[in-house]
Amino acid sequence: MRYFTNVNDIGDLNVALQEAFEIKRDRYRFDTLGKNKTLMMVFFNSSLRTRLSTQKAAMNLGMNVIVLDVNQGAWKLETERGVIMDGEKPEHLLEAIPVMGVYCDIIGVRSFAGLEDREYDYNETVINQFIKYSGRPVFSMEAATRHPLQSYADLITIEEYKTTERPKVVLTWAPHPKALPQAVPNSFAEWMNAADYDFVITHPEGYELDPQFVGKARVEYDQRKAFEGADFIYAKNWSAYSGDNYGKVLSKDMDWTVDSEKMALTNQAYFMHCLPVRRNMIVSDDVIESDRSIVIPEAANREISAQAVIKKMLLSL
Ligand code: AN0
Ligand code: CP
Repeated sequence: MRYFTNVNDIGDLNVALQEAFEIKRDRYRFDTLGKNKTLMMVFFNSSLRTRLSTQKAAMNLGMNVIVLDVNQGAWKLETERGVIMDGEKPEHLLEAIPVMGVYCDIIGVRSFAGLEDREYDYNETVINQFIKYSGRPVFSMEAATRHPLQSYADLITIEEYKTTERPKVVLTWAPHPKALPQAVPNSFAEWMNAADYDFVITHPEGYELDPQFVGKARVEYDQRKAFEGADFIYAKNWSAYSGDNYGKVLSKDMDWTVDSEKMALTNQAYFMHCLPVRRNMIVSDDVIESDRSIVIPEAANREISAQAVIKKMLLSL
């Protein structure tokens, strides 16, 4: 595997799941595969889970790891070509990327959507530059439009907890004080559609996602109706995608918070969230603390999805 930015890069999902479960059975089985190989993780944005789980995954494979936080200690990077660089940014990504490439064998990149220019974001301008100029295999640690390591971990988690072949999975928007990217919901939708679950998306009007990600999912504007009979509730906030509202917060309606009254409408659904989560905005304390909350096992599976991807990249070096 040379690149991992979306669901298609992983190939057959059943095979990907078997590989994940194999890693889970013995995560140290290939602990010399990465000997003298270096992973570089480049962060343009904050992270807790991604940095820890991905570093752990690389260490399980015997790799060395370098972490670069671009906004802490590195030169500020210009990302757009053609800019006269007389401002705050002393270095251009077009030099920085090939330089990073010479010090490592595989690169992971976190670069969120800026939420100002939809075309720039949805063209995946930053991670595509890494793919083009680094000369190395590149994987996404959440790029502008997708968070595939998260979605892969989410799929593993659902497969572990489901009790029917084709569970009802509901992605629900929930309120948040700040504008967040659509990457997590886009990516989750892409993987759920590929897995062919009974998949429903619920959100207030105006929060429609890009149709290429919604695909064959059912969209339901009545959150309570969407929750009926659900086996999994996957909560997430996102900002608007549509037209002039791109990147805007249109609603902070606390009636969309996931609470125990709404969870009671479900088929004893498990509660999922990628984390970090704002309690009592996205989800009430009692729901996230309940025995149906699987946010911690979900986070644990981040190590597994990262290891599956890095292993595939090591094997193709
Ligand atoms: C980010 C987001 O919504 O994309 C990262 C989630 C994994 N969340 C925040 O910035 C709070
Ligand atoms: N879920 C997730 O990607 O978390 P971090 O932003 O902490 O890495």
